[in-house]
Amino acid sequence: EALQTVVGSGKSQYNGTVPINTTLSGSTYQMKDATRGVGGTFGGMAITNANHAPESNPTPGTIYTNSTNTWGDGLQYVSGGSTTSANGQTAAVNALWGLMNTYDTMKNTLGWQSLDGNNTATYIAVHVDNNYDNAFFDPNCKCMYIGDGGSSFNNLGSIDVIGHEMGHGVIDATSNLTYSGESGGLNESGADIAGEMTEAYARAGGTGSVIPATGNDWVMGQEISKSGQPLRWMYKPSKDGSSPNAWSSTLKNLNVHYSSGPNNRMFYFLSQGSNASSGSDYYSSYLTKQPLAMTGVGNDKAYRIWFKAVTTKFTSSTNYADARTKMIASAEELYGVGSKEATAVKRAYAAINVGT
Ligand code: ASN
Ligand code: ZN
Repeated sequence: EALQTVVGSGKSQYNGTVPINTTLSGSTYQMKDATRGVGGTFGGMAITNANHAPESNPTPGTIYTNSTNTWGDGLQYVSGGSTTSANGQTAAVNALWGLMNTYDTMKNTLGWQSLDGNNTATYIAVHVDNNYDNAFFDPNCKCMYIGDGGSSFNNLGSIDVIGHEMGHGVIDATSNLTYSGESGGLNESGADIAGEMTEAYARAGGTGSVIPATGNDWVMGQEISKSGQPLRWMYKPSKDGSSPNAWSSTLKNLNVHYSSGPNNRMFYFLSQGSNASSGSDYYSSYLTKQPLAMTGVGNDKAYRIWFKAVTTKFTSSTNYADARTKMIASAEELYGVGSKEATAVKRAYAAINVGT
């Protein structure tokens, strides 16, 4: 049977009605985008229904199919309901929209295709476990699992969370930063950076070769939160009550979702600058040169510098000091020795107590 790529309509939970690439096989529509990524387990970027397979032993289940090319109802999945009904399909719409946007962000701005850079297709399985308040990249399948949410979150398929998990996939395929100690914090931060840059690109319409200077919210998981509080604050990580704002010798002992904080703040400063006049959340007292401020280089350059470093220079054991050295090298290669971009990298790391 000939397969044909067609554009369907999905009711997403966080982004309204969105156009999604699906595949027509005979008279059945499959939730598979064969224009982004080739090969892989399903022959294209696929969204599957894990149908409550346990998080401890996850299985993807099968690709979502439908008799029409209209998917989902935009509403939160009701626990105990049907994972195949329009209600259940919404999780799949969220996942595919996040995947399409993450893929396009990396391909259109950085020229990086899929998770491995070789355009190998991956998949996202939704409805993993029950009332599951998490989402994760699985290094075994090089795929992702997304929960429906429980006490803390609604469905975890917001653009920044999907971008985060795909960010883990890129790191897994490249530097493979060990997921503990300082390298684990850098791995987590790299995933948050991918999530926020995807958010900036998607919110501006998802086209063009440049990440917009503004538009992302610099917090992770705002949309999925039931409390109204995000999961993490990149511009001031300590707002979560657990993450430090700056590097110290004990940082390596923290959970990776907290030791990520200083590098997240570094990236915020690198992009947006540290500005004392904007209030205490937006400057670093470690920047002792007047006026406790540095100039940012914008999202696009900041992401190019980070992405080059994390995919081609970092190793599995890179720590914060090594990251600084390699980020400077990355900025110098991209923008020149002595460039304002290289200087901004030094200032951004100085702002989190790494180097001067
Ligand atoms: N949501 C978590 C993360 O991606 C799950 C995990 O893999 N630790 O960081
Ligand atoms: Zn993560």
